[in-house]
Amino acid sequence: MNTLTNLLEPFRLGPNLLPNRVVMAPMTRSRAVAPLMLANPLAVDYYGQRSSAGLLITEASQVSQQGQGYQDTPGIYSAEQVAAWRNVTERVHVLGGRIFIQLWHTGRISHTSLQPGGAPPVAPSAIRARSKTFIGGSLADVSEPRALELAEIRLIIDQFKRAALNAREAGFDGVEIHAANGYLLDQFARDGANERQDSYGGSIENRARLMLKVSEAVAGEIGPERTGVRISPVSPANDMSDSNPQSLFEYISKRLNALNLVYLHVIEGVAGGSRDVATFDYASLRKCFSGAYIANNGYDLALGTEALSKDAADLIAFGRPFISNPDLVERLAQRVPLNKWDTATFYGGSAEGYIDYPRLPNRASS
Ligand code: 8OZ
Repeated sequence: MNTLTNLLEPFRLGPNLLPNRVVMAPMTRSRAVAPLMLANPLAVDYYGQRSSAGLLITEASQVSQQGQGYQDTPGIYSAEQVAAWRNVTERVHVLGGRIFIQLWHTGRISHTSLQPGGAPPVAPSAIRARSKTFIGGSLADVSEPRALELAEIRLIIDQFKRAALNAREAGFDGVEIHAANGYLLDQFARDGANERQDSYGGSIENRARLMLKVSEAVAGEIGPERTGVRISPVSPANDMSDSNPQSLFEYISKRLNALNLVYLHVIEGVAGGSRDVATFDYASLRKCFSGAYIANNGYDLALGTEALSKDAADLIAFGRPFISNPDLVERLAQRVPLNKWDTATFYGGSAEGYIDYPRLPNRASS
């Protein structure tokens, strides 16, 4: 046995005892089965193969058809979708793992061709993002959105609530609310995308309101000990910006703390890119939240070990390394090289680049 890393220490996350600090980050893989937007049957193997993670977080899953922004992403709003996801949670549990589902509404990052009746996507304000989505097999500009009416906002909170109940019925151990990366809840929060004049726009309190109401509603249904939130305070992806992210996200973190949520999952820097994009004090953010802090973005064995030993995080979420290393935990433990990922098979397709990355040979005597 090689030297142990603190990534292999157990951690209590609400009712779930995680055997290690290694989290599989949520990652869109665009293999859901249309037209019902069911989790692909191969997702049973995909998540099952990765079940030695302390915690698995699924790819983002829309809470309604309106919440879909890309082709071939799974939903969690219909009975058929619940049944498809149940196959995944059962496999992960049989193999001894724990799995949360990430709930999203993409808001303005969508296209009329994905929307009910070909309608415009919805957003806090009618500001089109300079961003692309993936539809009909290719990249396309996102559509011009329309601003949500006040009365419609309650329906979106209900969609998240319903999705959380569905997640429980599908056997998930909890849910992660996707409030990062420029999707609906982040669009409300950051002032580059929100020009509302009502109780959901203007001040930090108002802009944070939707995210907080959704969090409160979800936690009220399935318990705060099974509810986490993901944020990306300074990531510019999907045309996002904010005039004062430190104040905004510290306020949000304090309020999420008051709701007793089980974790705060923070993308540090540009999602999937540089960690050093802007000055942001993550240690100060962390002080606002007493639940678990999951750090994400560009972590490897050395950086993850260092973050845990400095008490800068409780858990470390790994994204792309988990695509190409189903046994990432074992590889980190044994300090052996990781498989390289193939970006060509990240989105869409079938088994290739999904469930065929090699595991280490089993060294235990059989
Ligand atoms: C890559 C492609 C499509 C969606 C995110 C859910 O950025 C995503 C996503 C990533 O959070």
